[in-house]
Amino acid sequence: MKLHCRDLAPGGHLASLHWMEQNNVLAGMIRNSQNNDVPTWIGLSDIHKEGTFLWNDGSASDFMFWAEDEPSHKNPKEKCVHAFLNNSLYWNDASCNLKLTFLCSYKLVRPSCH
Ligand SMILES: [Ca+2]
Repeated sequence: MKLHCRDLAPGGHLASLHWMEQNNVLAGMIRNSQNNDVPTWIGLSDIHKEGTFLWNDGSASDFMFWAEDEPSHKNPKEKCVHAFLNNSLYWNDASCNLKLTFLCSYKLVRPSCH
């Protein structure tokens, strides 16, 4: 997923969410594109250290929106995080091998006029 975001545009990465409004915007984007609340990968994981969730763009882990009893760490493979657990905005840790919708983020570069 992360690599696919990079392939789509230089500097692309799975989306990071830092406040509730971003979580709501994500919900609107997914609902509009998928016509449903489908589980969607975001850029959070604990692949580097079990239990320490970090955003893959290096930004601060200052906002979490876990579902009840999540992150469950049900097995060692639950290292990636998706939103829309059971049709809710809440997040869940799950196996990174699951094929889910994913949300990429890119920086827009404004063309300069010289
Ligand atoms: Ca879980």
